Amino acid sequence: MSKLVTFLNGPNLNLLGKRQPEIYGHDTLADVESKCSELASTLGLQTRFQQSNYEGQLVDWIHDAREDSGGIIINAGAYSHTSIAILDALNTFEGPVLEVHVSNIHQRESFRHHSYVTLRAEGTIIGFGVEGYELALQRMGTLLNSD
Ligand code: CA2
Repeated sequence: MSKLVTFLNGPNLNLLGKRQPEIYGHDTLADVESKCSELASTLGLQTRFQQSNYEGQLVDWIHDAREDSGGIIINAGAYSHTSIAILDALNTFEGPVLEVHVSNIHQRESFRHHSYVTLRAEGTIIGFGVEGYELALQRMGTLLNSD
């Protein structure tokens, strides 16, 4: 079982820490990446961080993860609520998939309440801010290290 964890972030998440800090906090995606790589090393895991504003690119990266990754941690951003293509791609991945949302999507507009990714994910972490990525990684460690 590969110990590589692919982190996928969808549209607009490159703006984390740069806009709307009242919703998404002050940490940038680069901050999240460095905290998660540090945590990963204590868990015996490797990480790969990828962010795209394009749906097809995210689908291609899920296909890449099929070749080399033990698990996927994904915040598909707004595509979570719309993308059957991302769900279909995740359904071809054999390892665990964990979903993260920085904000509490259930306290927001009703169109954010449903996520297609949730249909595939082993678990979802919602509304814990960017700390959710580390919580998901901790859980991924449990899942990948129990084999
Ligand atoms: O809460 C989340 O993590 C979301 O996936 C973020 C998406 C939103 O469409 C989802 O409903 C919930 C939006 C990302 C927007 O990201 C920004 C980050 C900082 C500043 C501005 C936008």
